[in-house]
Amino acid sequence: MIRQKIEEIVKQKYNKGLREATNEEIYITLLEIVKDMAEAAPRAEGKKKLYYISAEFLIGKLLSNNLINLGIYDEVSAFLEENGKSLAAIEEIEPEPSLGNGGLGRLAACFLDSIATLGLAGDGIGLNYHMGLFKQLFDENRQKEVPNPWIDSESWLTDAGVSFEVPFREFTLKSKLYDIDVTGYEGVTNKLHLFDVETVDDSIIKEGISFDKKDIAHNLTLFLYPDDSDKAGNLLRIYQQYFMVSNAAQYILKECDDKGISLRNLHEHVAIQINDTHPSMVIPELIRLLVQRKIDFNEAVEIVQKTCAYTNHTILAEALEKWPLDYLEQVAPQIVPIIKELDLRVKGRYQDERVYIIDKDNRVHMAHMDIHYGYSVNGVAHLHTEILKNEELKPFYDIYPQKFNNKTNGITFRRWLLHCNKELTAMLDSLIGPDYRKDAGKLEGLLGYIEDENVLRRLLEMKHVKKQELASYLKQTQGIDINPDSIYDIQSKRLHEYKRQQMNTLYVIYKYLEIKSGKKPARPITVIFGAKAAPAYIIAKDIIHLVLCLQQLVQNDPDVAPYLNVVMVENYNVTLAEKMMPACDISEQISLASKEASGTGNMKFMLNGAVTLGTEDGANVEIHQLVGDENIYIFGKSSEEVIAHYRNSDYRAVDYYIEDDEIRRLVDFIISPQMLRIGDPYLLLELHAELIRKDWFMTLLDVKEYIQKKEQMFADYENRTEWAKKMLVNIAKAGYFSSDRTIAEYNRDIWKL
Ligand code: CRA
Repeated sequence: MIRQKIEEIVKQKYNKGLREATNEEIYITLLEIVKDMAEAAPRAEGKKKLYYISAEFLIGKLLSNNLINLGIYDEVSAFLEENGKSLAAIEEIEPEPSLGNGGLGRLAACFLDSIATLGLAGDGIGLNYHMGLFKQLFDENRQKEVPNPWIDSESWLTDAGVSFEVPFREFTLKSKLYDIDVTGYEGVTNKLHLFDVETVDDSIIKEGISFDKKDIAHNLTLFLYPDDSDKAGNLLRIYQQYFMVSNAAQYILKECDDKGISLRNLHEHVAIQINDTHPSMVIPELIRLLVQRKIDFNEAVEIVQKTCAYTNHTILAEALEKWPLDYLEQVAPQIVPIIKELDLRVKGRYQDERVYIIDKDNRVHMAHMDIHYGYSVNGVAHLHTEILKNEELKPFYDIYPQKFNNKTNGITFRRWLLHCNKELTAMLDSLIGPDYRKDAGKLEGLLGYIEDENVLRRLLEMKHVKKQELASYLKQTQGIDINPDSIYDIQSKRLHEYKRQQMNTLYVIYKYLEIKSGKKPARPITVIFGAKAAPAYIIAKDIIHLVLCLQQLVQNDPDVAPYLNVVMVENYNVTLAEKMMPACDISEQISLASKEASGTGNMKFMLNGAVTLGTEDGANVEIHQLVGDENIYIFGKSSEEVIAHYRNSDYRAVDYYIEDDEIRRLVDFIISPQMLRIGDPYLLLELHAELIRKDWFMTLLDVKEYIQKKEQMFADYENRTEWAKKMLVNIAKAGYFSSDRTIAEYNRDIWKL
């Protein structure tokens, strides 16, 4: 049936047979078919509906995911092959919607998949950025940013025919809603609602990704998270956020009206999840709209409080939004009196200024508003939630212990196993049957094969195939050479000092010097990085510069190149992640303990049979508990020790530098003559000084133990059977990290749909 359909549409649209059609034409054909099928799939039923509001939905390419979820992937792929076409090549045509920065946005996308898979009524609400996260180019060993458009004339968006007026201080903007169907795995179809303004104009983009930040009518949804290092950038962000939540609130109320729901009972029919603080203004906005509809202010507050729940994703101060009251006044003055009133009520009840919404500098703490005026606060991994309760948000936990709960993050296995690793999927199907696809806990069945040499051998073969695939993909797309017979050691995630890519580079320097002195590793090692740095984050860009300089140094040194390779892939995104996760041997999860709220890359690598090298941070702690000491490599100071260092302000990087010859040797290599010849001396000196004088994220605290553990890992890798057992345990225990489990818990404890 599907075969016929493909042929029909190609014929009708292009007057061609399938064999004659181009990949582009076939892509558009499949897009149309998938959209029709998604539209025809069943809708979720139930009295209550979830609205997941998020500034980011890092959905990635959708074609394969949809084909899998609709159950037609294999048939389409086979049919195309019979006609001399390759689905993989057609996938390459699709532009990636990079509507997110990293973990938070990708999590939102995984959640939508799981909500629909579990048959729950839940839609996403966000913004239709015309340009996703910038495209990263490397030029003279530096990151350059260029715009990353993703909306072609044929895309996943459909015009929903819905529009609202959003009042700002200076003008009113009319919104236009686009929807993307979200079809679960053998599940229902929900929607991702992306609001836009019709006046947005790409032509205001100047060189790189710069544009007039004050031209709101033309730029509001032009870019995902514009640079917010200056006032205009901050104001634009507030414009975006208010536009998003006002549309969200109006949309939710409209759906309630359509269903004849009395707004007094809103919480019985609606749950709103506030994904980090970016959508927090939905609280005053919803109160405003309820009051406009003649609901008494007190009651409106109560209704909203029973409807909204908040997820915290970070304890990093710079990511906890605190908007100056006068900025809010400039953008959306109508919600300011509401925020002030909410704050007055808090101040009337509590003496502790740490829980105020508006602080003495007149800044509005968005998270504080969420906690007081929502019914649930959750962290995203066990350790993170404990830190929220006992440190960061302790004064709030003391007031509202019942609101706090943990929801350890998860990933959708449809994308991060079924789609990205067909070889492992087939192997699992044949060994334990297909039930794990919907019930991830069943992966534990694999443990029964831990002594089966045949299975262990197949696992190693699977890994080798994926390593070869990554090698040829990188060769084809980026001209990069990597050796599939080397160990792939991968760190891929946003570039941030707390994630400590710089510590990994110190290992590279260590290994380089070892090899130079004649100590060759048992097997070649390839250290792979994938990371974008925020355009205004100078030190992060310096670290990219360092990695790229090391890459050049190592690759051009004939003494070293046969044994060590360093590679930073250009433009790391979801599409590349799908190729890198399955190819990885060693998964680098080396954040400073307490700083990585959860991490989700760690879960993707594990599920695909990589072994983790990590600190006791975020979800690593839970991975450790699940797989046991034998199957993970843990190092570094604990979160308690780290938190104590911060509390006592007693970490001094310079002491480590002065007192430890080995550390000094590695750090000084950054400004060695050979490095200064390759790189920009100014940038390398800047980074060198930063590491010694500041090192906010304590690289030098853990670097020696890190090097030791990594060496141990490379040694253990040589016992291939024992290593394969570690892989097997990691895969078998990854079931806990299915986002289906996470979503079932959100629903059980928070949404109650
Ligand atoms: N950067 C955390 O740092 C976490 C994701 C998703 C982050 C990650 O450890 O896995 O959220 N936090 O929960 C964040 O974006 C604003 O805070 C992230 O993606």
